[in-house]
Amino acid sequence: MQALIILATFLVALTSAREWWENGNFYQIYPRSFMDSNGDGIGDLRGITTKLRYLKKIGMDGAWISPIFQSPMEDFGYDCSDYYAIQPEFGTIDDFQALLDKANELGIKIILDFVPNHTSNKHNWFKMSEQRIDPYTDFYIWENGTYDEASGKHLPPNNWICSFRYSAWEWSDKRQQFYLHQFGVFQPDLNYRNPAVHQAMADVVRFWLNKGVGGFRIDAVPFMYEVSRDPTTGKIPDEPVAEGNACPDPDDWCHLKHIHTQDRNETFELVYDWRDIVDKFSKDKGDYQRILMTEAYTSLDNIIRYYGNGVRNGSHVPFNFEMFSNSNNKSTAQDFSNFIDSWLERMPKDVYANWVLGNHDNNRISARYGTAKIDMLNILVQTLPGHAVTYYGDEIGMKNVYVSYEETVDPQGINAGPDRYRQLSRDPERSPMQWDWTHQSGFSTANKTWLPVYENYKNENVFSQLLAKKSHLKVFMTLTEIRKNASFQKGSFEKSVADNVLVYKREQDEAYVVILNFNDEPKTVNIKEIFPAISNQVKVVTSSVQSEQREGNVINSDAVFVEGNVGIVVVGV
Ligand SMILES: *[C@@H]1O[C@H](CO)[C@@H](O)[C@H](O)[C@H]1NC(C)=O
Ligand SMILES: *[C@@H]1O[C@H](CO)[C@@H](O)[C@H](O)[C@H]1NC(C)=O
Ligand SMILES: *[C@@H]1O[C@H](CO)[C@@H](O)[C@H](O)[C@H]1NC(C)=O
Ligand SMILES: *[C@@H]1O[C@H](CO)[C@@H](O)[C@H](O)[C@H]1NC(C)=O
Ligand SMILES: *[C@@H]1O[C@H](CO)[C@@H](O)[C@H](O)[C@H]1NC(C)=O
Ligand SMILES: *[C@@H]1O[C@H](CO)[C@@H](O)[C@H](O)[C@H]1NC(C)=O
Ligand SMILES: CC(=O)N[C@H]1CO[C@H](CO)[C@@H](O)[C@@H]1O
Ligand SMILES: [Ca+2]
Ligand SMILES: [Ca+2]
Repeated sequence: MQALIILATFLVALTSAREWWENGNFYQIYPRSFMDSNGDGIGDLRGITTKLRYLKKIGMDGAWISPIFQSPMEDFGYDCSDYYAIQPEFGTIDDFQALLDKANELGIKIILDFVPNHTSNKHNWFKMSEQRIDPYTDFYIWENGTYDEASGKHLPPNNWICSFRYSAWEWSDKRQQFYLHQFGVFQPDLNYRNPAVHQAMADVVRFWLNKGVGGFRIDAVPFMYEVSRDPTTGKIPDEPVAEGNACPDPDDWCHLKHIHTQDRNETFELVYDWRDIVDKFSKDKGDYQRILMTEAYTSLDNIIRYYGNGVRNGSHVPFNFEMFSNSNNKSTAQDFSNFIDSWLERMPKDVYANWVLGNHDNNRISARYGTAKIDMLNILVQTLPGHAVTYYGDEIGMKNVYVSYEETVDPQGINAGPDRYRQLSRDPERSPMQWDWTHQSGFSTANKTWLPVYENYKNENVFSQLLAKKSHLKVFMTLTEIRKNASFQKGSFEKSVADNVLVYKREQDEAYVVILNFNDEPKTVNIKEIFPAISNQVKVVTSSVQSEQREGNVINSDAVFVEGNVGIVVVGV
């Protein structure tokens, strides 16, 4: 087989002692689904605490937890009604402290999901703002709109649409004004042009830093600021209709081009301000760096800007949605190679790349790329230079769960109706973690869990995969172990694509070669030709479960046999 291009060598920042987060291994916990300690069928904080040892065992440095703050749960926590309180079904502030203490003892950092764009309309700030009680009067974005004499109706100030369909403006009878909501009607946007809001949110950040969290994952970042009123017209400008006719329904969010409500320059500055807070806090404490992770579904250029602007630093981990959003089960080795290049070429100096292929808003890896590719994609995420982020359960290859329309609880699924819910509901990727083969897979003692446990849990669970000679989990654990090796922490990165096979080398003292076969058929790869300096024989470090290449096998580097949809890691001997 012919070797094509050998790309530039990317040197990862060489730092002497590794800080906990550098090239870190992160895990996303969806708290309702991780572990239920009290038998109500819903995962909780005490449950998570009992499973922290597991996170340590599988090699995690940190875990970010989807929202746990007090909330009416209309958007499962992404509608916060008190940033200082824990939602009772998850436990108490003492339970959270116990979780942090245990995590600290084990050396795992806990990262909180922080939703700063909006609160719930049940938040006291909003109730007081509605009544014009200071200092909350201007905590939200209030506008008069216009009054239409003919119909006797109040009309919104402009044409903006919210993410959940229909106008982004909602009339408040109490205040006799409209408020802005970029998400649900029940999620009023905070007014970041008010310095008191800045202050209030900075206080929240410091409060949880003081409790001992390792940082924050910031939700829906691009939506933080909107354009302000045009001084000449006195109006807030409309957004133009999106090009083409891709989204004809005028009530759909995608109908408009969001030039005034997303990725405003002030938003980047706000992220840099929060970075200053965590940097100052870490410096004052003098122990370790607290970090920011940011969620922004936006252009690659904008995602990269969240890292910093050359003068100020921003997010440590601006989630890499470039590969995630643009790849599917048809993506080729060349496609993946291109996604890798576009990120590595554009990211600034002195930062780390990050790789993520799953979260609570998207179908599971097994559903999007096919079950055969699970190990191959876990190998990819774990062996590229930079941070790796794993959505709970992807390490054991968890599958999307079937949920009937009657049982659907995700508002996005319910709103879609019985015909379309299967495309839009996010319930299938949120099913309970499969721990073992007992009742409800060991997740809960309840007879009914908030979402059903995957039917085949008896065969596919953490416990059985730990016992098996070879399993997704065993592959994953080998990967997280070798990742600690200097070759992956600060080694070079050279890559080549041919025949729909992606091959790359990570080298510091040892040379590791990763081979990912995106074909359904087997290929024999000559890695000696691609990397002439590699030894004539190499040892298999790990391979996909369906591969015949066993760990420890020594094979010739000029003819490495790789089955279809299989990933293999070898090391020079
Ligand atoms: C909104 O309406 C109130 C009451 O009619 C009026 O006092 C205020 O000036 C209006 N605000 C703007 C910005 O037009
Ligand atoms: C936003 O920032 C960019 C980069 O600094 C600058 O080029 C641009 O003019 C700014 N846009 C506005 C509207 O201020
Ligand atoms: C930004 O981060 C880089 C890399 O960690 C560091 O060298 C630099 O001093 C930071 N800049 C500021 C303004 O904090
Ligand atoms: C690829 O994904 C599409 C969309 O999810 C699905 O319809 C198709 O069956 C999948 N193909 C394979 C080979 O898995
Ligand atoms: C669960 O179902 C079993 C069998 O139907 C029943 O005996 C048990 O009481 C139920 N447990 C709870 C907590 O409802
Ligand atoms: C890196 O891995 C090699 C072989 O896989 C091993 O010999 C070496 O001790 C490891 N080094 C570290 C620092 O873990
Ligand atoms: C991936 C993610 O966290 N998505 C969230 C973005 O923000 C909205 C509103 O807060 C949520 O509904 C999404 O779940
Ligand atoms: Ca519970
Ligand atoms: Ca906003």
